[in-house]
Amino acid sequence: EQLPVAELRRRFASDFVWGVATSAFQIEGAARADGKGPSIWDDFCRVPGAIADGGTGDVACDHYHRLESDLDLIADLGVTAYRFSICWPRVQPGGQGAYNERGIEFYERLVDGLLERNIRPYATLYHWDLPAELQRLNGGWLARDTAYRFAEYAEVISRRLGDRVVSIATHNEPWVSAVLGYERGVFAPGVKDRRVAYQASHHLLLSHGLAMQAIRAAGVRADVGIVLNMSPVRPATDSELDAHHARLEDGRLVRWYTDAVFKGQYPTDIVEHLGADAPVVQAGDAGLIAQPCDFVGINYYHPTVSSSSNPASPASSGAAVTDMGWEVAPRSLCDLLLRLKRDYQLPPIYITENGAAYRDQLVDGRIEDEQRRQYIESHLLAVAEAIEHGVDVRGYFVWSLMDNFEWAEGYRKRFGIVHVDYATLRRTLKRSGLWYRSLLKTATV
Ligand code: GBH
Repeated sequence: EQLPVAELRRRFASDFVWGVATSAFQIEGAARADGKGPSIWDDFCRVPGAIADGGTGDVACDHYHRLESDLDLIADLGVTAYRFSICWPRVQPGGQGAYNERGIEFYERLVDGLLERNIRPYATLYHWDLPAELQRLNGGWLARDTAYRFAEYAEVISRRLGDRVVSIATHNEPWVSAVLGYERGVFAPGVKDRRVAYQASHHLLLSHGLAMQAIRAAGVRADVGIVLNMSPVRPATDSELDAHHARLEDGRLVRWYTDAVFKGQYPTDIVEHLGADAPVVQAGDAGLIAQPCDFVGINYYHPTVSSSSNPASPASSGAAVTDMGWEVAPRSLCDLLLRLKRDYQLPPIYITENGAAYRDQLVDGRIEDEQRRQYIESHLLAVAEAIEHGVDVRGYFVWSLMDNFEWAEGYRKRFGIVHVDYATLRRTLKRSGLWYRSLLKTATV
């Protein structure tokens, strides 16, 4: 059953930030337009078998060429904020050296277009699309030098956009970049080597710290922080062995990042567990990584269930799952937020991503996605509960504004509250989008 939108809305402060989120590679297309350089995802899409449906980012949602109408679409939802990412090789094709003015101008048009429509721009500097040239030259995030290249790019963007965007996140989900990119090899750059993944993660975190410094030095007005993917990890059974696996998985997935950024040290149990695979860390790195953030973004989708046979399953058996096979567990989001409050002194929190893939049904020209609507509603209730318990959550962004390129799954999985017909690229608001709009447009008081 559906809660009256006014009732749900009343559980949030009047200045709560309501948004939708996207990322550059997943929606922009225009892979070679206006001087853009290739990214590691452009290359990865060409590896046979890497993408389930053989899709690429060449066209995606063609957002790059449909900016004005997409801005109107975003405004029509009634959101107060829009989270997007900047494609590094679009603004600096080789990842070092010359910048591409036409690429930067695209993001200026995006930001100005949002501001004209009274929507606050939340920018992310890195949502996985590293300039391919940096991969080719020195192995991408395996090279310490890439962290310094990233900080320079961060500074240039900050000088150009830092007075107009309200928020700059350095990275989106460094766990994904390091583990899926360098350990499991299911994401770009497709490296499968446990021994190097933590070195990559260290360089990603170091780049966050160096970028924080560079962005602050640029004198931005925006809040600056990082976006982390999180999942509360629970043991599959009450056996001591499963509890052990759950502790380790929590360490790899959550504490590795939160301890580094907010406590200034890697968790010692994980460093010990890694042994010879622990990253090489230079003196001073820990302090660099742990600079004060103005906010932390949390992306939450599903809980993680740990056992000796599967240390990181996205669902317990028999649970309701989305089209990704991820367990629907709103309570876990509340638990996660309460746990973070207990264990860390965090800056204000934004839920920078939350949402679900489902197969939408077309009924009389309307797109029915009641499951997605329910997913969003139940997770908002979980956020409200956490806030009522004193967690400082300032905003919520639905993933995603529209169906888009879902990485290794290609275009087969749909996360949008707006449907995209890939044959015509027509956008149509789904039932969940209509509902989100009614929630956002509900008069409060
Ligand atoms: C986000 O990451 C991304 O930021 C966004 O680009 C993407 O489109 C969106 O999610 C939807 O996928 O290996 O089966 O155990 C998601 C973070 C963390 C979710 C790891 C899946 C592991 C699932 N992901 N989690 S599994």
